Amino acid sequence: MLINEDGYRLWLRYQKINDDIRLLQYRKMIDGVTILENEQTFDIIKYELDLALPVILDKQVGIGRTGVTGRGLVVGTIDNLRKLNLDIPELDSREMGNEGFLIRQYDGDSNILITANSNTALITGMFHFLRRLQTHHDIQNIDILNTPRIHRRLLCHWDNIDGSIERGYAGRSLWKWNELPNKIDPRYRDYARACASIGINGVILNNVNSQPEILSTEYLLKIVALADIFRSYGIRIYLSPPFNAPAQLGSLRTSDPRKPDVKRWWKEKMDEIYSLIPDFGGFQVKASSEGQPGPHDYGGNHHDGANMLVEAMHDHNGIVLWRAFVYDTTIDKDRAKCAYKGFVPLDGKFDPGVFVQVKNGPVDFQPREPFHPLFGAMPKTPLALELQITQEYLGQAVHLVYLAPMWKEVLDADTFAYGEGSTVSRIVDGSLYANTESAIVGVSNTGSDRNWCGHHFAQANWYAFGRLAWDHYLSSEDICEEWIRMTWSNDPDVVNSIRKMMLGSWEACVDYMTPLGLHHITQEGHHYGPDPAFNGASREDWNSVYYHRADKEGLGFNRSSSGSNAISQYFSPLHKQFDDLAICPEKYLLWFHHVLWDYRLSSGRMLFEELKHHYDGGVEYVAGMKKAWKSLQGKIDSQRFEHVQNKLETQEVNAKFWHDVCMGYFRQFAGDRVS
Ligand code: GCW
Repeated sequence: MLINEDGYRLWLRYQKINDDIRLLQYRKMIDGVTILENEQTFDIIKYELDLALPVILDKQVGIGRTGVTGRGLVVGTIDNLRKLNLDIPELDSREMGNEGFLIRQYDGDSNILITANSNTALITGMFHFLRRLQTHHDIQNIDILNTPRIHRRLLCHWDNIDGSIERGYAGRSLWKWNELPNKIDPRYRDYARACASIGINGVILNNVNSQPEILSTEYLLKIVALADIFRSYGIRIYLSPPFNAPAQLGSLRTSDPRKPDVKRWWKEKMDEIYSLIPDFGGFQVKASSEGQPGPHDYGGNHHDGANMLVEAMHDHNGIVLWRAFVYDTTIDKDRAKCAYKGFVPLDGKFDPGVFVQVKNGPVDFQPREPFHPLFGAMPKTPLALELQITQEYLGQAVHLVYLAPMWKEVLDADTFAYGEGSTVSRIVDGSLYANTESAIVGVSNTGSDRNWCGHHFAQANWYAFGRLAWDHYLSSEDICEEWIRMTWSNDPDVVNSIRKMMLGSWEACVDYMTPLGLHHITQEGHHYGPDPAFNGASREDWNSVYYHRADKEGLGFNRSSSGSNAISQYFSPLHKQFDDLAICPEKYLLWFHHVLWDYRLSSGRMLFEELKHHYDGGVEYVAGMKKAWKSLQGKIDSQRFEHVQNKLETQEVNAKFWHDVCMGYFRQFAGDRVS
């Protein structure tokens, strides 16, 4: 009988090793632990190892500061090691930089060393080592030098100060503003542990649709309490301010970024923030977008706003993440083209310290989008990639959808900006332009639900975001397997079944929601179910019919050169490929083309039949996941088993509903071309 679990421990759910050979090896090699560290890091490392090792090894393990004796694990910074004459090569130390770590066997086969240049990197290294144990890796001759590819790896919370979460599906906000700063919820530390374990080093606390109070002294003092906890885990705080804070919170008559008193107000606010939180990371700003205030309200442009803010932080090295999610359709009637047209002319006008933050696709976190054409089009501006972990358009906390394959599709996409190999990931990590700073932001899916994310499997997306932010060359398969082993079990049956379920789950979701490049046909407002007929929004580009354009002739948005010409925003050879119906990848067909109903796809099927094939396939896949899950009964504790089973049942009903609504709706247009 397996003990019931509620999912609170996430992937830090330390378990006894049930593989005898591994257990023997681990026990032999980890006889005790010596932590050579200062107070704060010592406590954190000891806390985690105390939690993990006695359970994993199923024996008492001495963990302390005492000298290096016997066989065991030694954890200490390079500086500490030097004092003990346990020197490691200068080259390794340099290569590790500030955030990397080294795990290496030394002194014959008797000791393992975890080392790093900084205290917080040591914590990352320790979590990595624990991951190796949790996933039953061989640690004999272990030699891992690991560094992150992207500097700022941030989780962004769309949390409002009233405790609600925009697009949050897992309860209320984790930040209890009414209790802070006096009462500290133990969950803050567990959140920080989870983030640190996957290398996240920054947290944007509040919603991009922001309220000015977040910058008030009262709230800053509350934030200090969070910053103190997060700092010890290597996590810095960022905020999303409203652009009109000087008028809203201060008593200025304007928030015009070019006015000296506005500049002064921000400068003073930044000085206040940094006096309280010396390692404050910076601001993320949604401006002149979806009704939010911005420089355009005062006749300015994005760079006027962003540069003014970064200037106010100049003395403190803070950054500004200026969002490109701006779609003023007076710029272009095709919403997908607006951000590019608005931002490309500003390339070169942003000051150092400003990132333009770009969503993965040009519309809005749809189940699948081609990559955003801004990637590669602003070589003089560092671009941060924004991904959505919370499943706004992908079944929220009900559908099991593993998102790493979607993110990999974007990261690996070749923009051809500088010829072949100019991938989105190389633009984001800065290696294509030799940028010195890089950033990636994931819109969080956490909340106050006991299991953090609403769905046990949604935890995998939080996990995968962190792992890919650390190293976007990791494969979704490997990340998936790590997560399963730590979260569910190392039993090969469990690992294989769940792996299979997860790896196809995103493509299946695309199939039963928006196959072949369809997009934005969800119900208005909450974006959960299908509503392809929707045509009643206050803006044309918030209607489903704006996006799918179904008519008697065909289906899809003509963004080719005979239509909105959005394809022109992509580099050669992509724009030709996207422009030409015959060679456009079928996954983006209806994104770029209005395709005739009697058009035959590569399968030989006509459009409607092909759509049906995808919708049917999506539904079948969910039925398959349900079956696969059922086969694991008895191998998963019943509490988590039933929770997931219920969700899968609803997902199946939902997938059928998507199928029926969309097929029924498109059938009216396809007419007699439907068999
Ligand atoms: O995805 C859309 C959401 C909005 C969100 C907006 C944005 C925070 O529907 O809820 O607002 O994008 O990214 O700013």
